[in-house]
Amino acid sequence: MEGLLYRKQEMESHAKRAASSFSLSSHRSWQNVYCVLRKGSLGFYKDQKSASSGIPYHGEVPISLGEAVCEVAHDYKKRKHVFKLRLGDGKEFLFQAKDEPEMASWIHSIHSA
Ligand code: I3P
Repeated sequence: MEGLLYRKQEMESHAKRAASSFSLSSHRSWQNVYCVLRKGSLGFYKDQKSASSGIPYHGEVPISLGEAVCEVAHDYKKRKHVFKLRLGDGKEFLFQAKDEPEMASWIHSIHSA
């Protein structure tokens, strides 16, 4: 499965909140990323064209879904259709889909990836 999602990184590791704009790299803002789900990994690209050329978003290495937990972000109230992806290393991302079915479809596909 692949497509555009709005992404926010919440946690860099188990104990470390992602850096805000006050540090050099701002990771806490929402960004449009083109996501490509493959067996066991999720890669990020600027758009579909970059994805097909294999040029990652800001050089990001695809994340490994090995011990990932993916669920609806019930505790995040600011936006709708948001799901959470927590990785084995403690990194945590929020993703906003365009509607409820698209969100459900991503969660389902991530579970089966
Ligand atoms: C972040 C941006 C995010 C916001 C986040 C800010 O600032 O405004 O939208 O998350 O708040 O740090 P910047 O773009 O300057 O990095 P929300 O949309 O969830 O509020 P947070 O640090 O409280 O998560």
